[in-house]
Amino acid sequence: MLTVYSPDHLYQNAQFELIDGQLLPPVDTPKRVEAVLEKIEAIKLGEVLPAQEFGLDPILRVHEDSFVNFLQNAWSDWVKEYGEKEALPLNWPARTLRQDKIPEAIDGKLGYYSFDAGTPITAGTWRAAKASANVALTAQQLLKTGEKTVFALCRPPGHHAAKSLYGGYCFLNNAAIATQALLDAGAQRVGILDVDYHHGNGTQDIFYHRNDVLFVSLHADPRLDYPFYLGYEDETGIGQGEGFNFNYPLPWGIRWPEYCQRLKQGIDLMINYSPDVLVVSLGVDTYEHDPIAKFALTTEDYLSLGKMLASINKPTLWVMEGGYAVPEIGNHITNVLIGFEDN
Ligand code: OKP
Ligand code: ZN
Repeated sequence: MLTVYSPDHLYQNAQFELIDGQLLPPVDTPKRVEAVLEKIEAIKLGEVLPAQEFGLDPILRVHEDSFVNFLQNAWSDWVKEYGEKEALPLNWPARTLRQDKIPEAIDGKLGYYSFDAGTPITAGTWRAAKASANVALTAQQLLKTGEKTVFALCRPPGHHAAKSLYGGYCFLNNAAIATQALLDAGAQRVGILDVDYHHGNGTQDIFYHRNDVLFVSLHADPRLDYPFYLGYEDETGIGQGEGFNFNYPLPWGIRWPEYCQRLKQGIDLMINYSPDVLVVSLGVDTYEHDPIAKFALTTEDYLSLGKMLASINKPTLWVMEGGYAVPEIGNHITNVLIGFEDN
């Protein structure tokens, strides 16, 4: 299987992250992707190709101009005010406050365009986010030229980013940008299966009103875990999009036998939909020892997961999302991809 990689992810390298009441070294560390790359090379999974440059157009097909503009300027605006420290929001337009005014001040903008304070913007954030989108777009293009399956080794991740909202370590929605590019190139239907531990609120929101994308997500119950305010079972799409969104909220501690049953239901929906292309938002933070998540899949289970997704039997684009157990992340990602290819 081909992999697409860009070293520019190294530019998202914050000193600290606000998490669980503390400023700690970031959970989304550059080591995650370097560890996956090393494993891919060690087992000779296949060629590793560099990302091509696609410019802003495919990004603007998914994200609002003003949001992209904000991301490009956020760091320099912040530095003028506060110096070279991680840019973090401190205020949000929550209930009863106005959401129709975009403040001029950088503090106000950060709150307007974000939904958490755990996603630091640094000097290199825009460069890294753009490269990550280019990784997904390059992989998407390889599929169009006949590859059966390609792995986009994206970082920062993307599935929490909505049209004009960042959070959850995500700035641009790589899976959504690649999906839109596939549709723009003539695909009629794209299926997105999100197996990251966290709900893909951004991806859901981007396609919620649309009937050309089926979104299926398995994730921790939002009553218990991040992102908390989306990902319930009763979110089924709106307008023309009604019936094109499926959420499977799952309990903490879930193990493979029960997870597998729910995954099978999601896979059956996907088989029934019969997409031209399957996009998988691949997070391996469902691992039993993940430092920020509470499911209980084992290293072996990822082979089975990959094998199960092969039963959908469609051209498949893998887009890397979460997974924070750095020593094991390479095993888990490659187990999924090997399980898929050796089915
Ligand atoms: C990004 B992705 C832990 C709080 C962590 C942020 C999670 C972002 C996950 N108590 N909150 O979906 O892997
Ligand atoms: Zn996650």
